[in-house]
Amino acid sequence: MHQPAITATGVFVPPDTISNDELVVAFNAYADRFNAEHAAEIAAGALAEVPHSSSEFIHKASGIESRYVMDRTGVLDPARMYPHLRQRSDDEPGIMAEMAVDACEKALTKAGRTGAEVDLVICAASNMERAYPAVAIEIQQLLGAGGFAFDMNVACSSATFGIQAAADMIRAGSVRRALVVNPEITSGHLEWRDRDCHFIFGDVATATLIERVDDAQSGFVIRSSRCGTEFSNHIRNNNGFLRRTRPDGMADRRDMQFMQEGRKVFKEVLPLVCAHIQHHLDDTGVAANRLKRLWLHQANKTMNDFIGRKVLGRDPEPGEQPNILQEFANTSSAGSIIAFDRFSEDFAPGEMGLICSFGAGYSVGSVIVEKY
Ligand code: CO8
Repeated sequence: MHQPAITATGVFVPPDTISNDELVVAFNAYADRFNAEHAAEIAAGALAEVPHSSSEFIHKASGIESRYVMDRTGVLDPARMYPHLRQRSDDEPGIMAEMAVDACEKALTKAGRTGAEVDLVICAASNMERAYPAVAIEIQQLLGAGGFAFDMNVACSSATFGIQAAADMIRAGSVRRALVVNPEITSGHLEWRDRDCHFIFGDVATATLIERVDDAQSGFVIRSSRCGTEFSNHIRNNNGFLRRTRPDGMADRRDMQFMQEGRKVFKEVLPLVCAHIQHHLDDTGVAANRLKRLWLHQANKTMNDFIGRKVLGRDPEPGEQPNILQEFANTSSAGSIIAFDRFSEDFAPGEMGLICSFGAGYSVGSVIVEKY
């Protein structure tokens, strides 16, 4: 058995940002337009009026202040409300692969490694830009990596589930060095015309390099990881390869984008995550007071405050449970890895922390790491 370790991470940050204020101006212009165009149906009660959004609500309900996106012009155009992303030819690198390679190269550079030394690439994200060939195999080729590569999708928990899969293979000896990469173009599957969720997501890509402890001088030993799932329809996207077979398959259907019952998700996911972390710590014999930091999934500040209090048994001190969602919004699987990337430099050997993601499925993944 080999001991796996996270030896570097990398983050690709998209070129465009959108502040809450900019987003709300565009949304309200869309709402006014919609309400004017459908005034008769609204008056007859056949359609509901689209109410205005507000920056104050967004910040108070979520803690989000801005988000990065691959294209802001399409999102902020009230006549469009989704990004312009150029259709690439099949001979060009795909957009997800391009974002992923940037994040992977940053991680490889930090670790002093080359792509050729990698023998597993897992592309783990909440949506893939195509069904096949796997985006991971394209990334493997662009990096000049060997071995094999595959895609996996566990929505917001994709990164931690990917880390567990890679760590298990390193333990077993079937691979030596793995990249788990999370390119998230959430702007492509967010419904920017829905006031309840238009502010939630942002785009980004993260990469995590996992090696044998003996192969790297420093990093974070993966002491233990745990994944859990429990079926729920409260976060759902019905888009898929059977779409054209549906009676209204090509219509602009709301359920072909991200859908959620936000309040139910909030209430149901919190106890699930707290119990998951508690059991993981208990079974591993790690007391909560051994954890210097929690790098939590970045969906909602209030959720993270609650989890931090429950896990630590007190209010977290500043820096014990850092949030990045004010800058990035919810970046699905990438959120906890951005937090880890930004806030792990100050660890001394022997200090421990916990990476935790949660989201659609429902799914929860936790990884206990120790600096060496
Ligand atoms: N502006 C102004 N008012 C608003 C707005 C708005 N934008 N939106 C809602 N309101 C109003 C509502 O209409 C409501 O009014 P009233 O009280 O009169 O009915 C009031 O504000 C309160 O609304 P909510 O109860 O909905 O507000 P909450 O306090 O619950 O906050 C949140 C909403 C922020 C969505 C919150 O419920 C939340 O964070 N829930 C958990 C979300 C979460 O973690 N989801 C995980 C999904 S991510 C995932 O798993 C990955 C999926 C794959 C990625 C997809 C990428 C696109």
